[in-house]
Amino acid sequence: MSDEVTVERLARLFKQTGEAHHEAFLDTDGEDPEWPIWYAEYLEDRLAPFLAAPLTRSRMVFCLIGADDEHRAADPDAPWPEYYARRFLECLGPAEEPAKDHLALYYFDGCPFCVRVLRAIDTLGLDVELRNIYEVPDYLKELRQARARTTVPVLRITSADGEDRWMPESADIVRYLQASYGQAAA
Ligand SMILES: N[C@@H](CCC(=O)N[C@@H](CS)C(=O)NCC(=O)O)C(=O)O
Repeated sequence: MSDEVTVERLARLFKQTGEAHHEAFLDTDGEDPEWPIWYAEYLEDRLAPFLAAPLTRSRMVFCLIGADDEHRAADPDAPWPEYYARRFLECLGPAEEPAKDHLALYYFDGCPFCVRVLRAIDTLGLDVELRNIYEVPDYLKELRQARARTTVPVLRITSADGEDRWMPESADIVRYLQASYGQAAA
């Protein structure tokens, strides 16, 4: 989700929250000195899709009060839901990136199937560790141990928890890289 789409969706959520709050406090025409607490309760589950990790109500109250104070002081004429959305995202800090896989390509110079994969890596601008099996004997050993053969190219995909997947076949590797890291995947 791009930043602007997130801001837009969050702004919609704040607008909806404001309307629900007004509805709940019709008697006082929306006046409620404890509004940040009411908002935090209302938002608790609804905010989950925007967050990398659960947020405590007290942290939400803190961010809401900050957003309100700044809106009044800096730009009271700006539409408040969008202002809150931007301020709120700043207050939460950047969403945690999911842990990335480590990619290593077993290859050797002069192998045409390897060139096909190397070109895709270059085009996609990927950070892939290159393991030349004829330059480093350990790489050849690792490959043989894992696959019982030494045909290359082979992409080794190691997840954050250390689990390995060995992917042979240049066409499959290119397809995988494009699908996982190409523009369409962004
Ligand atoms: N179909 C495979 C062919 C791979 C292939 O033939 N690799 C050659 C080098 S270009 C190789 O490793 N040959 C030695 C071997 O199989 O042990 C692919 O597209 O990746």
